Amino acid sequence: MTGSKENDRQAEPIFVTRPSLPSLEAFTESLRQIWDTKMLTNAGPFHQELEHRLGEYLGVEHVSLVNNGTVALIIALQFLERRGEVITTPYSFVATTNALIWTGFTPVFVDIDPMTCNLDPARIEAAITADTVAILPVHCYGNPADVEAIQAIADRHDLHVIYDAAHAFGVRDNGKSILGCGDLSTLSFHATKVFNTFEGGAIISRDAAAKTRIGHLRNFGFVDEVTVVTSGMNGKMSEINAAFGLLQLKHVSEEIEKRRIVSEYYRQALDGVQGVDCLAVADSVAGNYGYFPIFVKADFRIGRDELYDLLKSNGIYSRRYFYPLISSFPMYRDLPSARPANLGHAIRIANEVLCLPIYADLDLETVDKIVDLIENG
Ligand code: T4K
Repeated sequence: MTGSKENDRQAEPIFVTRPSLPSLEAFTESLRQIWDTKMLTNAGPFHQELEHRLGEYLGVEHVSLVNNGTVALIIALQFLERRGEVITTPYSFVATTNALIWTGFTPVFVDIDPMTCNLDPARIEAAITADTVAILPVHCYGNPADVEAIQAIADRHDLHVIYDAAHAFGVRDNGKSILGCGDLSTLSFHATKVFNTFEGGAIISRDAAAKTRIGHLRNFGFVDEVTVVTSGMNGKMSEINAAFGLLQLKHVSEEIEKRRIVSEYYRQALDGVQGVDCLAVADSVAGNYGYFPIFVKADFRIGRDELYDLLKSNGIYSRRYFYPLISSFPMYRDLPSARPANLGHAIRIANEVLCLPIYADLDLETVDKIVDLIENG
């Protein structure tokens, strides 16, 4: 039965996420500096410092800031010399596949591993053809894809690997950043992400030459005042976004720690609730707790969408990331790889998933209420 618990109704709606903000005074001081220098964009001092500091924080050498995570993907794909097919997951935000269309590639969907929600490496080789150029996996919910297996396949077939790491800010596996995997990784710094610059993103590359080329691609193709080497776009991050990012970076570790506490609390509270599974994450992974997906199984007392409605009617705005599957959208559903028989796990998981609210300032009492609604209605 769905319906609201009047007494428990939240005064304020509880959204799936809320950004943490730096102090307004600190941001005002950054704005004052921007006003003083009159450098508003085009790789100004805040931009340069943020690239440097992010490299230190993330444990990677080459960071190129861009104006959002979708542009990061588009530039990373433009970076590839050849065009053709790219193997990817249908279980992601639609930007992942849209970026392929923008850059002239044909997406080829491969099913996910239902345990990780990531592209299943065991199914990739069957999808490789003479036209395959690259693999575009996603570290879904910041849970690392099977990077070793994917790299082994890429090496065997001479393919590029570009990771959509939009969810994977700061994620480490066995103490090492996962952003160094593949040819390039792309990040999103959207307001809904663990680290945000209002809008923003970055591309992580392996060497200085790649970073230089990405610099051309995000700046119209300019090398200097009179030399244009490629049909680049305007993918630049402004000084305001970069200045905000520098302030955010100061407290991002604390933000992640607070999220970890919420995540652990959910896990314990949901343990033993019949028909609700949490995402299994390997012990070797230090995550960022950007999302808290649960999977509503057939033996749960109500259906997934009923649970979504029940929470909503009580002021709790969970999200069905990622339902519907990308492969079901009109632009993609006629692709041979989009046929449901090819994507059984992704279809099931998309029908089960519900991302519960998680953010640094979410109090544990609210988590108790959410779990109570899930368990008892
Ligand atoms: N690849 C992957 C795997 C991605 O997940 C994404 C983006 C991308 C690539 C592309 O990166 P970007 O180009 O976006 O940088 C959100 C985000 O817009 C999107 O960035 C994100 N993934 C996707 C998973 O989620 P919506 O439509 O769910 O956002 P929205 O506006 O409904 O926000 C959710 C809740 O967050 C709101 O109910 C309230 C709260 N919120 C939101 C905003 C924007 C705030 O409290 N403050 C805010 O400013 O897409």
